[in-house]
Amino acid sequence: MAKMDFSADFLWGTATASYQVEGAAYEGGRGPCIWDTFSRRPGAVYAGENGNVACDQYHRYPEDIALMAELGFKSYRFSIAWPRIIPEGRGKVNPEGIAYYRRLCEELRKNGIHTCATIYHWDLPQPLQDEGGWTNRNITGAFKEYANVCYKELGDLVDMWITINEPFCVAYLGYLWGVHAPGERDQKKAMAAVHNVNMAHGIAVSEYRKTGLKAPIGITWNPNTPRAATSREEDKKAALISRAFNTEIFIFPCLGKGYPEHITKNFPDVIPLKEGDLEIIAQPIDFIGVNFYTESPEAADEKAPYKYTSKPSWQDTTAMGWPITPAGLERQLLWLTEISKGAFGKAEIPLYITENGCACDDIVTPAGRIHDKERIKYLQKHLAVCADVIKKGVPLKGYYVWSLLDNFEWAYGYAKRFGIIHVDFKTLKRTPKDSAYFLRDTIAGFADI
Ligand code: IFM
Repeated sequence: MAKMDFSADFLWGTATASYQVEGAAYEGGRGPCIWDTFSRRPGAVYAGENGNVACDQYHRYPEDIALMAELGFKSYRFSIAWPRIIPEGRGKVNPEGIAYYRRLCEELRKNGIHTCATIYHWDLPQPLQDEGGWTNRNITGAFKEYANVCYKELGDLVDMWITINEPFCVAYLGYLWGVHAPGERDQKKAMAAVHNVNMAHGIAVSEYRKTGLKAPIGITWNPNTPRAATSREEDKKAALISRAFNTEIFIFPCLGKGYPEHITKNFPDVIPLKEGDLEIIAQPIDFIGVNFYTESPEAADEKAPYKYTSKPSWQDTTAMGWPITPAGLERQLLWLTEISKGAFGKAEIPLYITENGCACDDIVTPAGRIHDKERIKYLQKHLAVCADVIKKGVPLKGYYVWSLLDNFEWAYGYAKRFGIIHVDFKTLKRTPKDSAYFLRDTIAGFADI
C-alpha cells in the first residue's frame, strides 16, 4: 500500500469565501454587493436562493474554528468582504467590519491556526458595479484604497495574503457568460475586466510592499490547462488557444511575460492596454495559489468565436457534472512549475493548492452520519498526485480543501454541497462528514492510499 508522504511543514488548510459562508448580509454595517443584487434577478440563482444567512459564520465562527482545530487543520483561507470594510466601495471605512475580521483572526490564532486572507472573492460593492465594476479602469483606484485598509487594519494578524480569487471567473463568468454577478454578456467588457483585474492585482502587490509587512502575498488562479482531444495538429493548436484565452491571459502578464502571443498577434485590440500597464501588473509575488477541480479535452471548431470548443469526457463526474481528472492536476502543476521558473529572478515560485474538492449528493444516515465515500476517493486521488509531483520537483507547499462547510455555491444556491462538514441549512447544525475524518488522519500522517 502506498503511503502519502508530506513534509511536517506542509500547510494543510480548509477554504471558504465571505459571501458563501458569512451571512449577516444586513448586519454590522455591511453595504450591498453585486451578489445581493444578482440573486434577486429571477432565474439567476437556483431556487432564488442568496447569501443572506448562508452558514452564518459571522456569528458561528468560534464553532467553525473549534472544528478545524479538532480535525488538525493548520490554516484557514477565508475572504474579506469588501462591502463590510468599505460599504460604498470607496471612502468611509466601517469599524464593525474591521472588528469582525480581527475577532476571526484572533480566534484562529488562539487555536493555533494560521490565517490566509483573500482580499477579493467576488463580493464587489454594488456602488462600484453601478460605475461599470471591473469593466471600468477606475476600479483599480478603489481596489488600491481597499487593499491598503486591509493591510493597515489586519496586517498584524494575517499570515498569508491572496489578492484576488480566480480572475477567470471574475471576468468571464461575470461579464462574458453572465452566469455570475453582475450577469453581463459582452465580449469587449469581459476583456476590459481581464485587464483591470490583472492591474488591480499588480497595484495591490506594489502597495503591499510599501507597508513593510512581511507575510507572503500571492494570487489564486484557476488555470484551465486543457488537453487536446486528439493528436490531430488542429486539435493540439485548439488546446493551446484555449489555454491562452482561459489561463495565460491572466498568468503571463502577472509573471512578467506580457499577454500571450496568440492573443497579441491574432487579436491585437482585445486588451485595452496602456503604456506602462505591463510593468504595473508584473509585481514579484511570493507564491502562486492554484484552484483545481477538472480538466477538459479541446478540439478545433471553425464556428466558435476563438475557434476551439470543449469535447465530451468519459470519466466519472462529480455532482457538478465535472469529470474527475487527477491526471489533469499533475499536468497542470508540472506546467505551472515550468512556466513560473525564473520569474522575478527567482529559481522557483512556491505553489499552494488553494482549492480542491468536489460536490457530492451527500446523504445523512438515520444515525446522523455522512459517509461521503465518493468525496474521499476524489481527495485521495488528487492528494496522491500532490505527493507524487513533489517528488518530481514541483514546489508544492500546501493544500486547502474546498470547502470547510457546505455553503452558497453561487448560481447553484445551496443545491451543491462541497463541504467536508455538512450544514443543515434549516438549523445550521454542523456535522463532520467521513471526508473530514479522512483528512484528519491524512494530516496526522496515517492515511494510506
Ligand atoms: O465555490 C467555488 C469557489 O467560490 C471558487 N472556486 C470554485 C468553487 C466551486 O465551484
